[in-house]
Amino acid sequence: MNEKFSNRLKTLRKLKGYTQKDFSDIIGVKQTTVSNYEKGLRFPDVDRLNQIANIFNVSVDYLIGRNEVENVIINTDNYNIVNKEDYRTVLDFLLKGNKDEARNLIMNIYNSGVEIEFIYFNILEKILKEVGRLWESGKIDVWNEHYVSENILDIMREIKSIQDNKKYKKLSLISLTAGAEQHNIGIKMISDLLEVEGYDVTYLGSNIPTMSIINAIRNKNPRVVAISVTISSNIESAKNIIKAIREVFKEKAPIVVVGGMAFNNINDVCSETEADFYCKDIEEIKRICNI
Ligand code: B12
Repeated sequence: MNEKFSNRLKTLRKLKGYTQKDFSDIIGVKQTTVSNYEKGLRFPDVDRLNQIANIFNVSVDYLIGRNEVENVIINTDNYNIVNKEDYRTVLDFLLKGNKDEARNLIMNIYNSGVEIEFIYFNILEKILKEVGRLWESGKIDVWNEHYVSENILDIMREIKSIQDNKKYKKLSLISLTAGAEQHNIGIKMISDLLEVEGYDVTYLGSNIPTMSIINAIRNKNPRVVAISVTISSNIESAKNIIKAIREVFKEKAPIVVVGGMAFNNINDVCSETEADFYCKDIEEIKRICNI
């Protein structure tokens, strides 16, 4: 049986906001037939496949899993409702240790045409923020937090590896977290999305000695260096990195952008850190990159 067909049918139906009963009425079969399609117990004939593909505005090839990416037109209202549930479902899977189910649900959503940016910010980021709340209120342990964030990183890497990047922007950028800052998922999301937009991104992650950052800048000659800080005590490390960049490269120094939760309550981030710009999100850093 075609497992991709079963999964795609289920995801597309949910994205449209149809119950199995609604959908069976639309295509003129019994509800058990739709249920059997989704369980992989039955497979529709060619006419029925065409009919289903037309309803979801996808090709038959996509429906049966012969190609991976398809533009799916999704009703925005249903889309938001479905994704609200999906983020909770993925989190529940992860908290129960069902990483494969969590991964499959996200990959189904992605494969049905939902933008990588939506998945990152409206599903994965939401899960992480909820994990933070659960940890703070003592409902989950630190290992749960680690398990969820590691699996989210795996899912991000998987999506990133199959995502097509645009190729036309020349600007290069190095991204990293400051000092001992281990919270690197936010800056990884930003880096991935800039790469998808066509920027030449070198993402370095966490715990990079300042001298090594200087070496990376010498080697890659980036126009922008983006530094992320989440915990306030790491702002000092960001300041030291920026100071070193300015001392070494002087007027040839790359543009330095800082961002991250640590700056939420600071009034004048640029005076505090000596960065050129403070950006809160992907849109703000894209504007800087386009200057
Ligand atoms: C996952 C997580 C971890 C993971 C991190 C894994 C990883 N590889 O990143 C692990 C388990 C390692 C961890 C460890 C710790 N954590 Co923690 N962690 C979190 C959690 C749950 C989610 C963080 C996250 O990934 N958010 C999702 C991302 C996408 O959001 P984001 O980081 O804000 O990034 C977005 C924007 O800020 C922005 N952005 C970020 N950087 C930049 C940079 C630029 C240039 C731009 C343009 C934009 C930008 O864009 C991003 C996308 O929208 C938060 C809870 C929360 N509410 O955030 C706590 C939280 C951040 N952790 C906290 C703490 C205290 C810790 C620990 C000290 C203790 C602990 N819980 O184990 C250690 C410290 C580790 C260290 N030395 O850094 C506190 C921080 C409190 C504070 N403000 O000081 C929080 C808020 C939890 C809490 N409620 O108390 N943590």
